[in-house]
Amino acid sequence: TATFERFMSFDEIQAHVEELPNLYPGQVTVRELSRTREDRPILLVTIHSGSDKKSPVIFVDGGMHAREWASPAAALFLVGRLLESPDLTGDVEWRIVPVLNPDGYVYSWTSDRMWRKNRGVTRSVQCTGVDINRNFDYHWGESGSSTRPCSSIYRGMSASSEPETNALMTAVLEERKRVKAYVSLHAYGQFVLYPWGFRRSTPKNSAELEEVGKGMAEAIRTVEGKDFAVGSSAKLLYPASGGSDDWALGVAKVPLSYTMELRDEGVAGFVLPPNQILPAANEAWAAMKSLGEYVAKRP
Ligand code: 0X9
Ligand code: ZN
Repeated sequence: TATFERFMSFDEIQAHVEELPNLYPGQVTVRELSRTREDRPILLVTIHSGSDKKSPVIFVDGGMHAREWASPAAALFLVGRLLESPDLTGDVEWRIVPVLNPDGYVYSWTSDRMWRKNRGVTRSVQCTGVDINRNFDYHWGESGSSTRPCSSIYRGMSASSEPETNALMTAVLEERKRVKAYVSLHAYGQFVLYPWGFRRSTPKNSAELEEVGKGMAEAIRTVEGKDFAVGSSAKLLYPASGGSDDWALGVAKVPLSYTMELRDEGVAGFVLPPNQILPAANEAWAAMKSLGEYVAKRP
């Protein structure tokens, strides 16, 4: 069983996820997308909709950045809520990767709490790890990413060089036509961000992205009154290329593509106190419900 009173280790998360099909037979499927450099599984949780194979898909990932511990917790909480209230999810199929970067997550528990990247080898002997959110193959290697393996925003030797990047790409592309929304859960800063990240212009469907994003922020406000700013990530945050959200919209053509920066605003930052895990997760859940309702009705 999952707990949100403290952060769960990767082993606990894996054990919990692998139990789900026994606990909710027929409702959920768990599949290994790939294995990491340190041979850990990247697990995909599919929560089936009430109806047929044609239902729209919402794809969510957590734990892309190792130190952002609120993110896998929120992803796991989302899985739990969806399974406990299937009527709320209606005709949407949810595909969720709770921990996209297990090696990094474990490293942030055992060796360096502030680790961000994966644990992939680089051309440098001293420095390990690629920033998965600089490794995606859409305007890869442009703004806000580094060529230096020792940088925390190292983009990798080439686009999609990393197993985590490929796992996500494969999982989205295999349901490409059905995936209507993609959300990458990160921390911190309290933002609902949409493309583009690589440059300060916005995509053709930015009006819809803005409107749906504002709906998500409004839903978050009903939880504990927290304000999440909504906007394009290059303008609101900083330009950074090779992000999964840009790839999802630009390459996979997923119309509604977001990065959410969960709690807080920077007081605790990455080291969120355990008593804020549940509020942070509830905010993510509120935003996902709002998105789900929109996607279910979208023509
Ligand atoms: O810089 C990032 O990768 C994200 N922020 S974080 O503090 N969690 O590292 C923001 C990514 C926004 N999207 C793109 N730049 N494409
Ligand atoms: Zn992040």
